[in-house]
Amino acid sequence: MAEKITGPEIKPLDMEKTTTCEATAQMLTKAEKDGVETAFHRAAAMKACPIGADSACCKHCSMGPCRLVSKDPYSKVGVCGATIDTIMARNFARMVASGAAAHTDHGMSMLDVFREVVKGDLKDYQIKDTKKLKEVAASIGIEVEDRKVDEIATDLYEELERTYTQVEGEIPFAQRVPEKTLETWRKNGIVPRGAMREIMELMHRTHMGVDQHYENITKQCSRTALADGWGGSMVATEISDILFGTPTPVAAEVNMGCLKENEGNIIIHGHEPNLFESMLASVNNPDKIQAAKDAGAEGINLVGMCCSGAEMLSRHGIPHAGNFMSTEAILVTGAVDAMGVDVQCIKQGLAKVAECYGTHLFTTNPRCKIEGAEHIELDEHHPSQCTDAIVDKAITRFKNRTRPVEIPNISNMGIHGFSAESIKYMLGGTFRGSYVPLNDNIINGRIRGVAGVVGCTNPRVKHDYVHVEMVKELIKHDVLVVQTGCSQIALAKAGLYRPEAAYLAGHGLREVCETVGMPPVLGLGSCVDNSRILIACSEMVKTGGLGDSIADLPVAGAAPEWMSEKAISIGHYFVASGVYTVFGVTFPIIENTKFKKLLFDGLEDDGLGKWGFARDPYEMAHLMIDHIDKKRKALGIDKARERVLMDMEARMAL
Ligand code: SF4
Ligand code: MSK
Repeated sequence: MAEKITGPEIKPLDMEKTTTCEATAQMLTKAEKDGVETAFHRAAAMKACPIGADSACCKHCSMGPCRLVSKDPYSKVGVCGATIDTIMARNFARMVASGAAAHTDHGMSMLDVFREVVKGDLKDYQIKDTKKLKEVAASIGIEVEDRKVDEIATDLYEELERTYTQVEGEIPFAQRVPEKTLETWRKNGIVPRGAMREIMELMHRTHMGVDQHYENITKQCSRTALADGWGGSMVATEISDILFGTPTPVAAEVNMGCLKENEGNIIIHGHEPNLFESMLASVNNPDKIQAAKDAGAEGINLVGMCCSGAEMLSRHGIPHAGNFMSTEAILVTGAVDAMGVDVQCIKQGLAKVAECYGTHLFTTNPRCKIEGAEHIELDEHHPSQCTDAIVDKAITRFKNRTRPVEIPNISNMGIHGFSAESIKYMLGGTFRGSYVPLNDNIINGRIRGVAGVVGCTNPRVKHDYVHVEMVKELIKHDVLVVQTGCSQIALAKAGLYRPEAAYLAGHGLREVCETVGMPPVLGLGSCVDNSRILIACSEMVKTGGLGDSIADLPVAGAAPEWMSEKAISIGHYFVASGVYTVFGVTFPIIENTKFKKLLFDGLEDDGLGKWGFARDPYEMAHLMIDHIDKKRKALGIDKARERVLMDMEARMAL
């Protein structure tokens, strides 16, 4: 048994209130017996700071920190005179800046790899998807007819570099935005230049004594968030597709049951696909497989977690062991021989849990080192030096396993690997792939609308529960759900990625799913792949019949268990793109303030989307459904839905 690592006894969690994921619950119970603490236990022991949760404090200079705690938020100001609206807007803006920086830096890394591949200096990666290369290049005006792949790729690199470095003008992917949406952005002065400039300006403006008007700060927030969604994130997704292949629907297994007791288990967790792709090559190296067999293992089992996992699940059908809140719990199985991480959403707490169970924890990216973890840097020029070393360490750990192994016997098969492209082909067929069938089904009312349900998991709410209940409520009301990241994994564990799950949908959506053979919930990959949802929205507008801008579409978004600053940036780029976006858990804002009114109403008056908030999954779902119905009415297609449902009823009666 592992030794206690926390000193005092660990107060057992009430599992009924902690998680709906049975595998995670089983491992948390084991962790308590083993004396091992996790983020769930720390969250239960440490109340969230109510002042910070309301965003009512400022520590932007040493005249403070200033806390504006009062019944009347306008009865106090900071030492410098900053009002509650300025303080909340600045705090919110810095969350957007940080989240956008994370995605754009990820995208920049992918572009670095792409540049080296195009120059011929990286041999371990290649351009796999030339069709996608041409489509992306053509979408931003690069000539593709009768040109060589490397010529197109060189031009594409040069154009996309502007996404980050350009100091004036509009980012290249602004050309993919529906015309009317782009017009609205221009009118509001929020078309992004380059991400570096937008993030830099936002950080400057939120410094003490600079921008002290919440409306002006919010404007730069929108511009920066759009530089993430239509810039950094979109480049990350598109370049990853070009290098590693665009996802197509694939059957794959999710949950902790995908660990194998008799094999060396390696988990990859984080966000950038290059580490995982190289690891895939290493575990398939015959020499490594033989080495594992020589050590008494039946093989090497590569499994993903969090968003690295969601991306590889989508692209290659690699099994996925669980989302963000299961990353410590899985180490409690004792079956993980090595965990390799790169960037984002990697809890520092992993190091202690890994130490407890003798798991090798490796950091691989120079941006992320963790005390107590071994660092083996991934150099894309020689990636196997890193990934082979991780495989070797995993094999050694397998051979010397001393801890008892307990793997929850739970796994869930489902169909993953959708993309903006595959939605087109799935509904339209290979020869007439288009968004016409989706738009038609929305117009005739079989599909009420589309909801993007995305984002993290968070120990401040019952793990997975809010995602699952909200999505069930949405599909029950004929809302087609598209997903990414940790939310996708929550629903996959709940069995909603099986086509048979269509029986949980309303009549109309069920009919569409059964005709096509698709699940009522479509997974699009990692959190950076939320850009696929933007492309899908853009396609819906361009296909016609659903208005002229993204703000006209009967769509809504949600992150019911969000926790990261990236989620705030994602939420705000959806809002700035025209989408009503509802968050759960908590919202960093005080009621009855001007800043709250701006985010939750005012932005919509400017032709953008708006924010919403609710904690209850059913309330969240109905806020979204009401919004979808409002948009249907404005489009004049609300009656169609009533008629179709009556026809269905009549047919059922017959
Ligand atoms: Fe206080 Fe103003 Fe300094 Fe913020 S910037 S800590 S509100 S004095
Ligand atoms: S990993 S940002 S917990 S989705 Fe992308 Fe999951 Fe949220 Fe991280």
